[in-house]
Amino acid sequence: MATVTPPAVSGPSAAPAPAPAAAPVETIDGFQLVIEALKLNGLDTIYGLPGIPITDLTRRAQADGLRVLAFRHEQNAGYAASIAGFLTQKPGICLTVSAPGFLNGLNALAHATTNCFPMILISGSSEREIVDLQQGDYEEMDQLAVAKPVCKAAFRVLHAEDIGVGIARAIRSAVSGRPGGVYLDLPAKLFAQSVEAVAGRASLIKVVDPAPRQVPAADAIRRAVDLLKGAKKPLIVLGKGAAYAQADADIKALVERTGIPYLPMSMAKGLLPDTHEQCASAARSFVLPAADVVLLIGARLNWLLSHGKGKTWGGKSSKDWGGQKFIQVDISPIEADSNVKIDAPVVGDIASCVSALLKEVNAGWTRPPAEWTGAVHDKKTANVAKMAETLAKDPQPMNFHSALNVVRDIVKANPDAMLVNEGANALDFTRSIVDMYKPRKRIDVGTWGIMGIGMGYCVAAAVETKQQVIAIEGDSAFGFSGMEVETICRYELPVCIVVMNNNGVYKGTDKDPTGRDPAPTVFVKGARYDRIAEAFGGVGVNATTPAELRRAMEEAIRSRRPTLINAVIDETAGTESGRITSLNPSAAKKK
Ligand SMILES: Cc1ncc(C[n+]2csc(CCOP(=O)(O)OP(=O)(O)O)c2C)c(N)n1
Ligand SMILES: [Mg+2]
Repeated sequence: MATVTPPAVSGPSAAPAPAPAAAPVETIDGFQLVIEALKLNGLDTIYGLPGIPITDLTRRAQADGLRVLAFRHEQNAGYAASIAGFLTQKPGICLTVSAPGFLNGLNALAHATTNCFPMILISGSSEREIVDLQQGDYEEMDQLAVAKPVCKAAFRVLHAEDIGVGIARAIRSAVSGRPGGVYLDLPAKLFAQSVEAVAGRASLIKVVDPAPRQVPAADAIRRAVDLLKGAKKPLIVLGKGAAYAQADADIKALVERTGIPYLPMSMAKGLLPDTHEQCASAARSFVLPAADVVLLIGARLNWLLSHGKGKTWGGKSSKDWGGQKFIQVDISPIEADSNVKIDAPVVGDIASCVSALLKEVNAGWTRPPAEWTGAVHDKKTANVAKMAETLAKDPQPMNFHSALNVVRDIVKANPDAMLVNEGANALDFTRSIVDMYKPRKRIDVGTWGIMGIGMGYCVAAAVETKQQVIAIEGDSAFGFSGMEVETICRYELPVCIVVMNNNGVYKGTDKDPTGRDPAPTVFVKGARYDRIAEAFGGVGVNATTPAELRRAMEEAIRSRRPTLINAVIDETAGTESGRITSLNPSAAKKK
């Protein structure tokens, strides 16, 4: 610990008595205050990438007992932090250098905000006086201004004595209400500032109740339950907000006590096992247009639910309302009516809202008409049988279905494993074929359908849950974060990556009509992604059959060693844009 000796005070007399030796005053610097503020609030893991001015912050944080995961690119560190926030309800911390490092992390910050994941991007920044006069400092950028439009809140700390307040504000902003991304700007000069240690430590804040419960109003609950009681064809939609809430037992009880069929959104899969008799996933295109009252729990009516209208919901044309009445449980009071009329908004945190709804669903409750639940059941059984037939085939070369049939078995045998998933076909087929059995095990491209979350999510999933991680990656998707295989190997994380290698984006068959270049959607044919793992001491396996894939995955899980399996998939097997072909302008025009 650095110490400074206070200047001797000179007395008025000509021959003063020798002053008693002043005790040195213990001081604390900005680096240490940041570290202690994080620790005080239970934030013990940093996902980042070192460099000026935060290199020593990473070193000293590690020396002080924090876990510091150093990445090869800040975007991946940022995605890791964002999903750590989703999994733990504590803000995930991403730490970057100034301008370019900050910008690399910004994508993940925007992603966290869009997906309602609590995250704090902490970036070092250059000298304010020079930045503001635009005098050309090293990595000069007004980062605070750049961050603001894509995050929930942004703060800058200029004085060491304000670090406690800065971090407290960042934590509250990230986790309270609707969670999101927060930017915290820490200029280089801050880290070297020293203050008196006792006062410095006293200025730190341990945040009390960072995400206060928001209890719904009794009349809102009554309105919602009355609407649900009158329904002939009710449906529950569970979103990733429901998964985030960690109110698993109450959500399961609400679904089971009401007897209403439910549809889990992608990251809500496993809140109840996908094999649950009330799960309507396999009858999605039947239940959405047919339902008369829909209870949305932590699910927004964005594009992923076709904005609550149009043909998906039984509307006559793409913009027409399908006639459903909606109950929407959401923490944000302005979410209701964002796309269609919400007849019964229930505003509050999901746990409090579900618990309040559950209290109303008591002895007098009648389950939905058997005509409805029977129809859903029949539709689902028929679709499941059709899928089983497809999965039983063993085509040469292997296709998405025969490969994912293996993954489906492996996940069933390892229900605690985390499943990371990105790609187009590799995403859509995995979502529909691979059943999930436990809450918050499936993490994927989220609200934006973003490519690049893969390896960052793998690192955070392994670090935060200590469980085996299985990543099902399109070959294009994998490319966005592939260098982090080194990170996974370096930290010896139990991650098994399966690259569904169909030689390209959607398919590997496109040709440049002029014959000059490869088509924009294709990659090197027969690429051996497995060799990337071998370069870093991990296990690489090339799998051309379901049997080889099964053996490799089983061995990866048994050994818990970093493993990359190159699963060779028929390059003609995919469809353009996977399941969202209709959003493709040329495809939409063709309709
Ligand atoms: C950051 C980002 N860039 C580009 C896209 C557009 N995009 C959607 S899916 C995809 C890749 C699909 O190919 P692949 O991962 O190989 O999956 P496949 O369909 O071949 O299984 C791309 C580039 C995106 N979603 N996100
Ligand atoms: Mg592909």
